[in-house]
Amino acid sequence: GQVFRLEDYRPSDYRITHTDLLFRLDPHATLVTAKLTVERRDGVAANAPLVLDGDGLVLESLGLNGAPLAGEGYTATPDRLEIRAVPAEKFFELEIVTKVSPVTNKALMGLYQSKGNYCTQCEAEGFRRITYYLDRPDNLSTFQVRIEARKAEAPVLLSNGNPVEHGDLADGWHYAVWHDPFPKPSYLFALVGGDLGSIHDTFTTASGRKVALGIYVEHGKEPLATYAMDALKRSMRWDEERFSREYDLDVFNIVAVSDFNMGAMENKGLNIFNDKYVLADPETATDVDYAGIEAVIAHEYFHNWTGNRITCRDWFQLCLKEGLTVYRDHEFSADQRSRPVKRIAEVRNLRSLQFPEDQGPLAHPVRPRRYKEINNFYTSTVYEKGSEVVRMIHTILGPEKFRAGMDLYFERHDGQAVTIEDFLACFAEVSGRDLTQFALWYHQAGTPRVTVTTSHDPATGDFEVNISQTVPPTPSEAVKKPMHIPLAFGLLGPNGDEMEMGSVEGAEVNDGVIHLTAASQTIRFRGVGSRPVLSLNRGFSAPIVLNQDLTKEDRLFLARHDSDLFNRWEALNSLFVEALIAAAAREKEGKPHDFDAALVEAAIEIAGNDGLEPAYRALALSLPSEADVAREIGNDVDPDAVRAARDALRREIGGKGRDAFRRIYDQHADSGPFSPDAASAGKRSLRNVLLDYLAAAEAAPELAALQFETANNMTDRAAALTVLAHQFPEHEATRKALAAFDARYRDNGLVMDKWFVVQATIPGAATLERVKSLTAHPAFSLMNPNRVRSLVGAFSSGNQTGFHRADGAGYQFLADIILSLDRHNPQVAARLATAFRSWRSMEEVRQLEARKALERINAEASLSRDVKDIVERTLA
Ligand code: HT7
Ligand code: ZN
Repeated sequence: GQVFRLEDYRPSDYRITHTDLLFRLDPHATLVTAKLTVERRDGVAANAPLVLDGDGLVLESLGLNGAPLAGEGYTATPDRLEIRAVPAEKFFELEIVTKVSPVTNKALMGLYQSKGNYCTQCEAEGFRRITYYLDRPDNLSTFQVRIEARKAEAPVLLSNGNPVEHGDLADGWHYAVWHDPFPKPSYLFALVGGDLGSIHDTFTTASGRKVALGIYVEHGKEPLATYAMDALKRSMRWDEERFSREYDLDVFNIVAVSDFNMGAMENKGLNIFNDKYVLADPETATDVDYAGIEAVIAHEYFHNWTGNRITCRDWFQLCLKEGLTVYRDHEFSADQRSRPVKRIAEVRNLRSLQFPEDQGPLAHPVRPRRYKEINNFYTSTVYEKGSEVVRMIHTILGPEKFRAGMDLYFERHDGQAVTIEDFLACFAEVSGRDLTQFALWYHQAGTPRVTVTTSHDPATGDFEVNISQTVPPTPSEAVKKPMHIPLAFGLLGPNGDEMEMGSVEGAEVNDGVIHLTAASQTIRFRGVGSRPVLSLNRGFSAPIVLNQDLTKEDRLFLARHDSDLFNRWEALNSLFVEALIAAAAREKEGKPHDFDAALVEAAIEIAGNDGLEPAYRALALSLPSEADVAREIGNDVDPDAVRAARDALRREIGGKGRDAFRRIYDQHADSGPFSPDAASAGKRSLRNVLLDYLAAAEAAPELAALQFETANNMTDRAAALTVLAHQFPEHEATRKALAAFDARYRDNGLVMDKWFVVQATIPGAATLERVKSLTAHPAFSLMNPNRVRSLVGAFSSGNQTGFHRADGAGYQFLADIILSLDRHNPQVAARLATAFRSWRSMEEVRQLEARKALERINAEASLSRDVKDIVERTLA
């Protein structure tokens, strides 16, 4: 297949400066008339052909400057339109009529139907499934869009920009015209036509302009959109306050659809959302759902400046908009909720998704240099590591210089399609710092490993810290250079207080940050009276794997005393990981467990520590997942041993903490009406973590069953169901609860997703048969990406013992699903295939089985480019 390379980037010979579109909506035969104002760039030969992108298009007619174009003047295939008869003038107008079939479009890219409503998805290369175009992000065009539809079928007609006019037509048809004055790339185009309910509100910008806000949902679901509307208004205010970014159009609309490949899409003035990230009420949504809605609404809204007003020159620059916008949505959520809790959740997520990607066959730089299929690069590395890189710029420059760099970026590049170099140049300029070495974070793949040893000389008061770094080899990058790693730190004295330090040598150290820039550095702190405990990489200031010579006692000390709440959590978490690795090894050898009493005691102590917010305590008590432990073990992993070790530690802590946990569980019971705010959610999360321990300690489902039956909200109901299903899968109480849930929510796909996830993630070999039979459940459909992710995705990426069954049956099941899904939705099929990415870290028998399944997929003759790309890289 074709490989796209960063170094091959060339500006196009022509630009489309204005795009006039007419849609006549029909399920099977929508006619699209595109009138394109085309400009030849200066210096381009008058006879240079104009080549436009297409993807499976049917051309109906073609005109140039108002006259039909003769056949010899062009060549049209479904995937390409080449116009050779280009006029001599600098500007000309091209008219293209294409015919598309929304109802049969199951790839959910381009124009398609979801529950009978027309909608579009154009990022990254979906616009070329609608009409022939310069479908590349550096072509910025204004758009005028006229939509015509049968009024009964689609009373609501929306597109980007501001509404211009609407009215009735003959034969029960009607129309609406939209104009978007902000030049944009085609990937930000959107259209919606359907029979939808809506809620409306207004937002007055800082400069006093009134913006009409609308959220469109399935009829009857309007009340479920009020939280999303509130989150939208909070996002708009936050971006004004934090970054002085105002909204720029008269309207901002959001449409929720049920069939959607990803989370949401930031189309200019018309965001289209997976309904999972819009709809919520206490009866159907968990606290995690509410937080997800808030984050995704903010993320898409923030793209208006970081992505839309300033966009990417080419798709290699994807992190320019995604990494930066994730950073912005993380900061927003941290401000709206609890900063340390948010940071811990981010790091857990980074470690469980991005670290394995960076350490496996699919590793790639935050800014990749080559791709075969761009859809496969909407990755955790581009998004989450991309965000961490922006966070490090903030750490290195400090808040004022960071803000000045952002201001310069917005001012200098508004209305442009730019690169990571352009972005970094703004920060270098305002700070006077050379960011050349720092830029390696964008260019070098792999998670840096940092090793730290310390020594203290009481006679001289010198505290020496030796820090070395290596970046492991990744596909097609064997040799790496040392990175600029900003390590936030503090020295803790014997009483737990922050120690004063005298002079420092051996590295740039300022504002509580050590700047590691060489492969190895020795830093000497002078005037340190007694041996300190070094709290390093505070707040997870750099996305690295840190190996530090801390004793168990040091870690327990940090877990109790560190003023940095992230590192307090980190210290306890690292002790859990260590204990689980040791326990898994003993398990394999058939030895009994011998968990450290001090560790168990520390966990119990945290549960009852009223000085810490409940959400934080809940995170501290959440044991590392089986996948976390497997990743730390690294190779020759036996998932059954890991699971047994984790179960044993849970039993041990639950058993020892039983009375205290029960008391705290009762104390934190919800009183009064449900509220999704962070404090209330935190209490629920603490209770639900404790419920898991209590059930393990009691080896009985009664408390969970009682909570399931009496819960007045989905958070508590789903948590209880999870405890029942995961700890007592065969128990009558579980069977009853699962059946009750099914009976109550069978018609609500989004809620049934939770039911699928709970069952798909039941540990153990038997779950595969359960998952297989659930594919026949009436609520399941291979056509709906949310259902596929909830059942098959959760099983393959969230069930270590089920998916990695030693007999390979889990792998073969996933291969069957991928092959079947690939026929209609390659994008989602390719994403499922990434579950194989850590196959080489398994023990030998499982490796052989995984290879067999991957090779079977790869042998399929009609495999999509999407799946082929993932499978080939995974096998390489
Ligand atoms: N920019 C969007 C990414 C995206 C996408 C969304 C829906 C369907 C297919 C898609 N391909 C790429 C979402 C975002 O990051 O905000
Ligand atoms: Zn995004």
